[in-house]
Amino acid sequence: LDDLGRRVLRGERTAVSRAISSLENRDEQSSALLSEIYPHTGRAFVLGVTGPPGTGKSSLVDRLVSAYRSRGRKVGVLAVDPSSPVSGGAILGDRVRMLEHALDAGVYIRSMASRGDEGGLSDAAQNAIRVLDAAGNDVVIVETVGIGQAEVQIVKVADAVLVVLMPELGDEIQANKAGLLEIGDIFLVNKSDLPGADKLLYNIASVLSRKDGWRQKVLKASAKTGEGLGELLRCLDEVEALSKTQNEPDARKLGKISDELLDSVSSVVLARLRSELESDQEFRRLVEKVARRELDPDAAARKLLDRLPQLRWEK
Ligand SMILES: Nc1nc2c(ncn2[C@@H]2O[C@H](COP(=O)(O)OP(=O)(O)OP(=O)(O)O)[C@@H](O)[C@H]2O)c(=O)[nH]1
Ligand SMILES: [Mg+2]
Repeated sequence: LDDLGRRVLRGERTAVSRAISSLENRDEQSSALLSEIYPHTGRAFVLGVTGPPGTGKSSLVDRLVSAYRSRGRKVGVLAVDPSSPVSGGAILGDRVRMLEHALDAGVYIRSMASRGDEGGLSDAAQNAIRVLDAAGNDVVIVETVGIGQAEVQIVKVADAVLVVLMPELGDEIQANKAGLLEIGDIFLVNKSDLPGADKLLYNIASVLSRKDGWRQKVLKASAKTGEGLGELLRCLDEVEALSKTQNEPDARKLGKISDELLDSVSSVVLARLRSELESDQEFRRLVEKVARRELDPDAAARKLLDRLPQLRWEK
């Protein structure tokens, strides 16, 4: 059991696969496993890649993997498959090139089915990111299709969010509708080899603002021709560097962990308890403990439930 955790920490591929499955299925060893690996997470740069169906997310991820690998960085890729009718369920844009990456020991690729269950989806993905992080990947890329709240929520766990758009999708309203404008750190107009890229770039740029002290950026590129990818990488390096300068957990990070714990708890207790918890001192203390990696989120959630005398924790 704790052997699996140790093997994950050594970066063994088969252990990584088994650990992700264990946490996905919430089997009997999953809680102990999460407790073991959690203190070793928080080192990877977690990049969320989202956007409407077919904009070229997978093609870009493929390019990014190559770029990071050429710098000798270990990369984990998590593709959350919403069974998109657009690609007919194909998870990775260019299967041939991804296959090439799959043979590279420095790349780990995993796809994960969306269960149509919001909590389940983000939970499983979040834990898979943690496994990939603990296994020593320098960069973890999570691809989701930004069509609804469930998909968009996943990128909340990311250090940075890259929103991929393309010409011919209409204007910035497209991004706005799905709530993509608020979550993006970088907006990429992909398929710049097609007409209309500059117009979309301009439209997006005109509605962007400041987010957590970072000026949202908009760029254009082509995953097909490679145009603009250098600039995209420079921009990604910048957000990564920014995220790494924050040693002490900032308000955003604490907020994320706070959300996660609340979600775990509220699946068990009544929704009205939410407001009570938010003003609870002990709750704040636990959030900080998790942030300091003294405790994993599951264990913290159980501690919270123990404080509710009328309820009994049942796994
Ligand atoms: N012309 C052009 N086509 C591109 C470019 N990038 C991707 N494509 C094509 O767009 C289609 C969709 O690419 P994917 O990478 O699968 O897009 P995706 O966003 O991952 O798609 P889903 O995961 O299904 O939402 C494929 O046919 C790609 O070959 C580009 O820069 N220019
Ligand atoms: Mg894709």
